[in-house]
Amino acid sequence: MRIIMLVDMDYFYVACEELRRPEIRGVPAIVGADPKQGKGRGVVMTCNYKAREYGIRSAMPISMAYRLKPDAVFVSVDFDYYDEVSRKVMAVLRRFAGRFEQVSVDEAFMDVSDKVNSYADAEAYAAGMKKAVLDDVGIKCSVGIGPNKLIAKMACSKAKPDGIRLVREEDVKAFLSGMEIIELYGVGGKTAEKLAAMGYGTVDQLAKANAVQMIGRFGSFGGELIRYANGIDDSEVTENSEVKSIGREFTFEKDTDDREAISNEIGELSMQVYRELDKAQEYYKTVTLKLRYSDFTEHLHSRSVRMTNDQKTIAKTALELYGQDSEDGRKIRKLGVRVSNLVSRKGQKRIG
Ligand code: DCP
Ligand code: MG
Ligand code: MG
Repeated sequence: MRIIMLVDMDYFYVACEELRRPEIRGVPAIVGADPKQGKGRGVVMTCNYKAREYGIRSAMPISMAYRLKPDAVFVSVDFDYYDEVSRKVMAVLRRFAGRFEQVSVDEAFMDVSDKVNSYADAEAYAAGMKKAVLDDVGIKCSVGIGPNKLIAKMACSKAKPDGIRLVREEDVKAFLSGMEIIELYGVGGKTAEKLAAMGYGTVDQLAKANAVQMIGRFGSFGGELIRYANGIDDSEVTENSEVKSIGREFTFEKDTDDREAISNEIGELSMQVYRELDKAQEYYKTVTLKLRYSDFTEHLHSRSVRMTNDQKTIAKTALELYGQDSEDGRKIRKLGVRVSNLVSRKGQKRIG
């Protein structure tokens, strides 16, 4: 039996700001663009739950947030600081994981099958982990627990804020039943519209969808969606140890959704990473692609390959990961390609 957790920090960027500015605790606070008395451009990156009471949400125009709550505290973004807090959080979480996979700045999957004996155990284990993050870093998080990554992720959304939601294998069907299609992991606004036009408005309907029709419409993603609607996800929690890694990033001058331009840049970054790797005389086991969208959301995708120093595998894997991203039509601002789980070629020779 697998027991998988997804841990996600609550209102992360604002939670970070609260650490160094305790005076904003408990008052509506927003991290994002400068509102400029309601004339500002740009968006809300996130806001605390106090601000959410006024209808403010991530990715909303900052001008709208200002209209909803002009006397909220508006804080400008400081990515370096959030990365620093994120590293502390991840270090704490890692202590609790068997296998550990960070998927964005504020969330990670953990396979805890070897750490706990039962789902009941897992719940207590998650409570201990939440306490450790709060004691050591000072921020709150929510935990979803389930038999696979899909269910863990969806359970976490139901646990928010500051909660734990456990979905046992035998409760998966009941958990998904009655959900709107937009609540299903992997389904964004545009996909939901297309599915609605095909007559699939709920997860229950999608679970019984015609596979041939779905694959005809969406390719292999269509088949995946049906499996998701049935609570099926066999994907493993993949270690993306950042301890030793080589990466390169690129920011587009203008945000773009041009797949060819993006693919070319992924190829270029992969080549740069390869050169560095070759210089360092390292083998790699994991390739990670980072996509930062124009709304500043970030997706991290990792895949493990057979240990290699091969040049083509970096680009090939990164491009496949790009193909699997459910970006839902948003434009991309920044790309990153990274290889990790490095093993020294020199060391290899010594051993072999
Ligand atoms: N983020 C962003 N733009 C978005 C969504 C998120 O810049 N459209 C950033 C700010 C968030 C961080 O990523 O703090 C993590 O995103 P989450 O989706 O986990 O959202 P929060 O942690 O802010 O809130 P929640 O408590 O819902 O997880
Ligand atoms: Mg979060
Ligand atoms: Mg998150």
